[in-house]
Amino acid sequence: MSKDQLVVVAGGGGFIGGHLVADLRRQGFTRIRSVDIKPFDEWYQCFDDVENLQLDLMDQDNCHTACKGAGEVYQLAADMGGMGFIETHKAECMLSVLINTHMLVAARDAGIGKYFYSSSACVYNADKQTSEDVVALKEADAYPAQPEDGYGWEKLFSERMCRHFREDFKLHTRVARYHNVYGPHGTWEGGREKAPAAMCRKVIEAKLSGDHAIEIWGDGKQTRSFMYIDDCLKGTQMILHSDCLEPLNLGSNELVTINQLVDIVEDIAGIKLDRKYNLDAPKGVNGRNSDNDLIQERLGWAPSIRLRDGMEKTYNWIYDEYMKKYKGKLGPRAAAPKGAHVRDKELSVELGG
Ligand code: GKE
Repeated sequence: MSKDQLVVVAGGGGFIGGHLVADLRRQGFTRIRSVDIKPFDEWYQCFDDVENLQLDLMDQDNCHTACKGAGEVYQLAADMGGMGFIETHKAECMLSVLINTHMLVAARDAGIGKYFYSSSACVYNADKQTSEDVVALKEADAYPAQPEDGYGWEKLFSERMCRHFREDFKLHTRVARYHNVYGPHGTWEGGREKAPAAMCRKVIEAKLSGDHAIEIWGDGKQTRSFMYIDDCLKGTQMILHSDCLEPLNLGSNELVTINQLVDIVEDIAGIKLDRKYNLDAPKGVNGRNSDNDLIQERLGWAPSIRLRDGMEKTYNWIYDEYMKKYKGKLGPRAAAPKGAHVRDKELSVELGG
């Protein structure tokens, strides 16, 4: 792919899309089109030297506009979020099928060279995710089909559309199944946030408020793997340029309980909190992990960024965002120096507490 061919990132105003645009710029791509339904001031990352379009990609004409003249398209646009969103907005998540359908038609009609689609681990059969001590999911575990209600079914259906657009229309489609991607410049409050960002926010709130308690959804024993954004960006681009026709897992295989995730955030924040478990909150599956044998075999690479390392960067970014947004509304304890993730006792000494 020459660096002056047009690359389109649908969903470029979002978390992963914003990072992908930034990464393509860093690599020297000179013609990037970033498309998102959100107003520009809500984009996580927006660059003046990129063609930014605010378009609703559920509309077919807008998809044709988005794809016009493109060499490659990354289709990341979706109405989605963490369990707090997808468990209570099943119909809205399924409407993303309009985006996926219209984008594939537009890509075919525009004769684009390569088309990437971000699927999800939510396509996997729920019966294979009933134990915290989960066997890591292989790509074949999507069948017999029993994906996450709403969101997972749409993702699985759209995967198959990608396959048939390749078989019938010779569109070069490639699919990755993302496993819970996290990092800075993503959603950390408001209900769509996923567990890594949610835990960072809750620990920060507890630390700054002095109310040293944290609510955890479920019993904290449920397990997940969490993939840092830099691994996601590398894997996404490798998969698009690979000859791997079938969907590939793109996720970390570092399995942790949610309690262990909280341990990591507490250690970063230098605080220990009282844990309150909300068993009525959205929990999703009991266990999910990515089996990375196939991606390792096909690409000679797999995600490897350690959770502790990624969470430190994520925590620090969310802390700074939190202070920017709420500093005026916090008590004296919060007047810590910018980016000061000092341990609790140092913080109180700093502030004469
Ligand atoms: N979001 C959130 N917020 N999750 C929490 C919280 C909290 O405050 N406290 C505990 N959890 C638990 C959830 O109950 C769930 O068991 C686990 O953390 C992970 O929740 P999540 O990050 O919201 O989403 P899931 O991994 O269950 O599912 C997500 O998987 C992705 C693909 O791996 C989906 O929501 C999609 O974002 C996506 O398909």
